Amino acid sequence: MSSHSHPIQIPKTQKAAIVKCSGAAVQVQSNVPVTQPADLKPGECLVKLQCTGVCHTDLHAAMGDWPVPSKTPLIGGHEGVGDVVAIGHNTVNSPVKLGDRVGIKWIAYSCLQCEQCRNSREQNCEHGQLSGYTVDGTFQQYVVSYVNCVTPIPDGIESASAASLLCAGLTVYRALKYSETNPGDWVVLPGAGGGLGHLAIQYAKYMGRRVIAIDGGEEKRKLCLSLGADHWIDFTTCKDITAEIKRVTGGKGAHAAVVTTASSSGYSQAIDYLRENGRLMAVGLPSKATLDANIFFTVFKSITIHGSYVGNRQDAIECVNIAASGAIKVHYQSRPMDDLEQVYDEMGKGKIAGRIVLTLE
Ligand code: 8ID
Ligand code: ZN
Repeated sequence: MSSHSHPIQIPKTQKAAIVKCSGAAVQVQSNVPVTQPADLKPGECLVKLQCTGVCHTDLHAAMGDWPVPSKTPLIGGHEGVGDVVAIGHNTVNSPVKLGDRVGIKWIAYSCLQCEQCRNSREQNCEHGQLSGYTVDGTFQQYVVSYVNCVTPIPDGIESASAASLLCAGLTVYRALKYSETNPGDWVVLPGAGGGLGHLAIQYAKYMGRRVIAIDGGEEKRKLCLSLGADHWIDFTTCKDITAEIKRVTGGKGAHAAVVTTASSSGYSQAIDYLRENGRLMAVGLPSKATLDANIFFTVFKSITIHGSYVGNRQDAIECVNIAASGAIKVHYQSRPMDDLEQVYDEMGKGKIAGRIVLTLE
């Protein structure tokens, strides 16, 4: 379809939150150019965003925490929901059309042809682009994305609820899917009160797992238990987390852990509290940390350590459809884009229960 046939007026400038260089404060500017429909390449689309979640990854990116550098200046954000308002000329076989509501996830683009893509591991594409990291993301009103990689958002879910599914929901859904656990098995969730964790509780319960939620403070305790966690452990007060998990699981330990803490401390006892053949699903991405696993017990207990990185298009569709069925309640607070700097401050201090979603309209 040609963007010329479409009546929507695309403004020349927009509001966006920009980080000039790693470690610099984020600045909201109102005169940022919008890519015009005529300038879209084949396969690209322009999405007018309604809202975007704020992931801890965006804070890592702004701080320059990770060994893989981001582009600068950077418009972060990778949990966006909005409408397709233009599609690049000469785009063929687009799975989305003008007016469709779509989501922008961390994997902005994957080639779908390389070895990893052919094996459906689009997250590890040789030619991949990352929203809000290697290409500008969703902390702006109009984002350029790729028709083959945006996620269709079904009716029956509000945009502000759908937003956080595109990274947080997708990531924990896939981690649980590959955790090789069965219904009734015990899953430990360090970081359970955060953006990823609070959705992990719900996807795990949806899959029939029993959940031990670990995080800190009264607000997160209440949230985790209200979302269905079977047991709560406060890491700020519990003296022996391993002993507590052993006690709750009848002395045997948990079948899996999905660690979504942004600090390495959430990983430290996992090898001890997992039972034989347990799986450590490594999700949280603390800066410059190593995983200190006791080799003897990793081998002796046949433990698997599995790095789990977002998910592919199919994982995204499954995760969104489960939520649209009513099974998942995203716990979020809406804020204006201008609050982003303050949101980062609260996030760095571990003060946010659930997610913050920025309103972009
Ligand atoms: O694909 C991936 N693997 C992926 C995708 C998306 C995000 C990885 N991440 C990474 C982020 O980059 C970040 O490092 O997952 C981590 C968590 O992201 P988030 O859920 O967006 O962060 P949050 O909302 O701040 O939640 C983190 C929670 O961990 C708790 C905090 O209190 C907070 O609620 N926490 C911490 I920090 N240390 C803890 C500990 N020792 C802990 N909870 C239990 N035990
Ligand atoms: Zn994210």
